[in-house]
Amino acid sequence: MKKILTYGTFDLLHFGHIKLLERAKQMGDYLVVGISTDEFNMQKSKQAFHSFDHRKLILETIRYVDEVIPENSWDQKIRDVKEHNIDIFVMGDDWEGKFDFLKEYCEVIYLKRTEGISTTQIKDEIAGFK
Ligand code: C2G
Repeated sequence: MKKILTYGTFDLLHFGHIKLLERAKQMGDYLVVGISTDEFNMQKSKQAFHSFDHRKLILETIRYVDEVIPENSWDQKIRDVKEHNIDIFVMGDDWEGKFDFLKEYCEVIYLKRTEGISTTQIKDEIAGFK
């Protein structure tokens, strides 16, 4: 069984997230997603609209996602790759090169980011509706 791993906040889920998860799953048989905790989001200077529990609940309903684990820190990836026997680590290419240190443990693939959508854009456009 080929196992895939990716991480993210996945707030205000949109088609860019879904297309990433779909392509990641297509690379193997089992997709593990590390979802950023609210505390870790603060380290990423991100304030998610939905809480960790709600973002996790939503992610677990997606047909491409087989397992969701918490992402608490920048430095858990090597351990996660080992503990989950990961074959391929996948991230959007806005992270190109940032996780190449994982190449020692698994394949690392950066997928093209979906243009024209982002959680920030959604927030800004909704704010503009007032
Ligand atoms: N993504 C995408 N296209 C978009 C928006 C996001 O392909 N239009 C991808 C991102 O590249 C990322 C994933 O969807 O691979 C999740 O995006 P975010 O929730 O914004 O995740 P991020 O805050 O980048 O967290 O340790 C890694 C971090 O936790 C990544």
